[in-house]
Amino acid sequence: MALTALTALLFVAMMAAPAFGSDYVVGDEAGWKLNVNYTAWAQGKEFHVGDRLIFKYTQGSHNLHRLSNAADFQECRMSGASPTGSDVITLATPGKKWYACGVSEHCSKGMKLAINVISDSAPSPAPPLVDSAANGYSTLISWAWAWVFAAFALHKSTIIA
Ligand SMILES: *[C@@H]1O[C@H](CO)[C@@H](O)[C@H](O)[C@H]1NC(C)=O
Ligand SMILES: [Cu+2]
Repeated sequence: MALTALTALLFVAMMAAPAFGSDYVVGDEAGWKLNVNYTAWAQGKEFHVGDRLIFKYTQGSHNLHRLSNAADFQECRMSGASPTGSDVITLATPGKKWYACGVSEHCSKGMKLAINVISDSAPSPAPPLVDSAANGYSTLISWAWAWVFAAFALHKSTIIA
């Protein structure tokens, strides 16, 4: 029946929605290295939950750490930093994020990046699937929305008929 098809279509569209997060190659063509102003790079960009940061660099020459606060970032204190384990970072939560290279004095030479991640808290039909724990809940929400839309569509077609 058409309604079932519509519901299925809406469901598929909503589940696919998180794929529309933007990818940012940090430093653009320059990548992740020395002598790039990452403050300037980040300026004017809006980072949202679900977007991805892609760090491109020569393994062995550089690395990537996430710092835990603004003071550590300012002072390039790597003690409170943890290796990210991946060079593709999915921005899973809103708020400030700090990244730096942990190789010798690279951080104090400016190889560091601070960004602010904005949450899309508007009543979006598809909350980004950021971690597996949230998946069950998100699926539930998606289904709920699908049924709301389906019910609305049915109601509308009833009026037209
Ligand atoms: C990097 O860019 C920012 C913003 O444009 C600027 O304020 C800062 O002075 C620059 N830093 C360096 C080391 O050039
Ligand atoms: Cu480095």
